[in-house]
Amino acid sequence: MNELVLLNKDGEIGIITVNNPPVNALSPGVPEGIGAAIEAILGDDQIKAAVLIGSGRTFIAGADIREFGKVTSGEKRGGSLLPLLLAIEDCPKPVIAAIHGTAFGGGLEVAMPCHYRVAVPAAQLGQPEVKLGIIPGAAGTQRLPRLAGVAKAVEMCALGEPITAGEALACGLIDKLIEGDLLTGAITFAREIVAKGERPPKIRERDEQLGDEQANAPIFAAARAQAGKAKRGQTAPLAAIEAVEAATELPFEEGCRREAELFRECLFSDQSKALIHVFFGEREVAKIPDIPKATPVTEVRSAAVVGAGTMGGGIAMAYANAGIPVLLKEVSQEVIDRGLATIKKNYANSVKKGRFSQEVMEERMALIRPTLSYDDFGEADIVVEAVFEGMALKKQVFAELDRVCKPAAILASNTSTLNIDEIAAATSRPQMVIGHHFFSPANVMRLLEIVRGKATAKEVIAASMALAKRLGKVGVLVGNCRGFVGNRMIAQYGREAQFLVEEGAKVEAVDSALYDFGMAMGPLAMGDLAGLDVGWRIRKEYRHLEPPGIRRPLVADRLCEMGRYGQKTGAGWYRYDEQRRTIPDPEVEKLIAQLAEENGIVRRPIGPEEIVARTIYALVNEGAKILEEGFALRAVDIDVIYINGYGFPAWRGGPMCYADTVGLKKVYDHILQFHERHGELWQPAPLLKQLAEEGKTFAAFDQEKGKGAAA
Ligand code: 3H9
Repeated sequence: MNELVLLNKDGEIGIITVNNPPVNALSPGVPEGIGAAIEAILGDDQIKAAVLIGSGRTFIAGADIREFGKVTSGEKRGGSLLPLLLAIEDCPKPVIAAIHGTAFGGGLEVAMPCHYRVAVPAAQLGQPEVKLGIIPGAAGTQRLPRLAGVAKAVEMCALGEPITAGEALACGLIDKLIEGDLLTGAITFAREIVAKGERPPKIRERDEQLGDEQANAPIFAAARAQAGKAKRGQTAPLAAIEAVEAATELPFEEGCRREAELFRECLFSDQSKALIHVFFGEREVAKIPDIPKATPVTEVRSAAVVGAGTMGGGIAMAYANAGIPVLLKEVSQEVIDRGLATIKKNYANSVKKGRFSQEVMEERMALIRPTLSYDDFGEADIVVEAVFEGMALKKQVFAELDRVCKPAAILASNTSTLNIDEIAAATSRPQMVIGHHFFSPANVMRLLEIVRGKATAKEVIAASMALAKRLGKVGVLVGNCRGFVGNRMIAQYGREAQFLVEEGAKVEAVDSALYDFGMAMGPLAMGDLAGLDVGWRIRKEYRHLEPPGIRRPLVADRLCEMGRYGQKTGAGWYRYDEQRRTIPDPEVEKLIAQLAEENGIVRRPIGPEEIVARTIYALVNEGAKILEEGFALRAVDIDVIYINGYGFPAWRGGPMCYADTVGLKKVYDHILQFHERHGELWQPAPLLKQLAEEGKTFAAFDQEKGKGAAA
């Protein structure tokens, strides 16, 4: 048909193969190719039925996401897939979609008008469009409820999670599971259909699964409630629900028109632009300009973790979850027992919640081997140090690792702030030393900041990036500055949150303004969760480096001096009850007012807008400095870090993308005002100033830099 879609024959069965690697997206040429194949089949008397299949690793994984940007920028008009889908559905010869890999988005929408669907057991089917801030735009919201029922359809379209082929069979989305070779099985299935001589069913004409208003009302109400929680702040999930609702209320063609309107509204929204930015960003971060893709990577077969505290335990779980055996070392039986008990409790909770079976839990527990000595460390391909955050102790551990580990072992530190080069200098092999900064809880949070020291070997970086993927994490390479990228920025954000309470905002007002902005938690509640003592200890270690006369937050250190470390001590910025519920504490408000008065801070009412601007622009300003200094490779790397490690709302695209959306000139003007009002800490980043004055964006900065790297 064209080079993207091939038509072959196996006797009386036509075989349409989509061949658009890597994921057979519906790029320009693919829909046209499928359409031409259907026409050819219609005109070929020998062909009695057709199989539609994807070549390579997958069926069609959806529309070509890169094309959306061209449509929203006006470079291109969006075409509709609907005529092609009607042509497939109206084809008098049965068409069978043969699915492996992922039938996602537009891919599932192409499969649904086919008269039958068969799939291998490992296949996944889904309408993940909401993850890109859009909804299915090619009748997915109209055909899916007709095939799988209203409840399943609304869940799949509103939450975007895929289902397995087994689940798809159970709900009627596919007709048969094919064990063994998919094409052979699909051709056999097609021959059976031809032999039966049935008229191919048209999905759009079926309505037996659409229910009635009375049955559907609670389904839609529950879906809206669930989307409100799981996708807080996002518009696409609600639009997806509305579109499925339209399928139950309107004739097919009208339902499709309603879907198209909602699709367009979503596609042109800032949320969609942001989420698409994140989709490509999460893939972009894997690309490191000076480390070629072909860099040899030694596979990690076994690991060791030093320290079984909260972080060490979580890291050991992350390895065990990926099926990698891991030694877990502590200094005494009592401490290791405590660490293992916590791990067991966490796993047991997951079993209770139905995330996996008891059997899986036992397999994972068996992969974690406790030890009190370094004796078996010689076997490990990687060691992750996760001891207390103090340079002297870290150096001692690394000197020991240098003694016991094999020369090819990667020596990683989970430090969140300390200088990797200084740690590496405690060994005779600084090229093997790297930072692996996990985020708590390490078995859950997707971010892994990979910190490049000045001597770190490229192979060690490449191996770390590959390992991050294996652990189910997004690895982002960062440079070795204090706090690296994430914590260096969060220090500015936390600082402003504290200044705001000193200047008159209530603790819970600061938190709720940022929660309403979309952050997973407010900054002060987050401090309580992480433990205020962590930052306190670091501040004490670094205090001598701070320039004199600079304004410093007053309250957090005082809370720590009072033993209020946060949730773990039952009190911090808030008080906590037995269930760790947050209770605003008048004692804290009194302390803040007193410290403000002692330090001559004039208190005033502060609204949510100022709270958001002060905290989020503090992130942006520091992010721009980090970018300019080269500690992050691209602005999008910072965005990916903030979304996956700090609870920044993905639908705002990360702090740098958010600044682009607001407009860098506006952000810069605000920062200038803050600089004037609040002094030196608000020194605008030169890069931000430059981009704002040139009318540019961080996205454009990334693009130009990317071109430079390619050259
Ligand atoms: C849609 O369909 C709307 C419809 O309703 C129609 C409306 C009219 N387009 O993830 P990977 C690239 S919306 C363009 O590393 P994996 C990706 O950037 C779409 N490019 O592989 C990467 O490029 P690079 C609904 C795409 O094996 C390369 O392919 N569909 C697309 O880990 C490999 O990707 C989705 O949302 C695409 N659709 O995972 C599915 N997909 O090598 C989105 C991937 O240059 N895709 N690329 O970095 C996925 O979820 C995963 O890619 C998938 C494979 C699970 C398929």
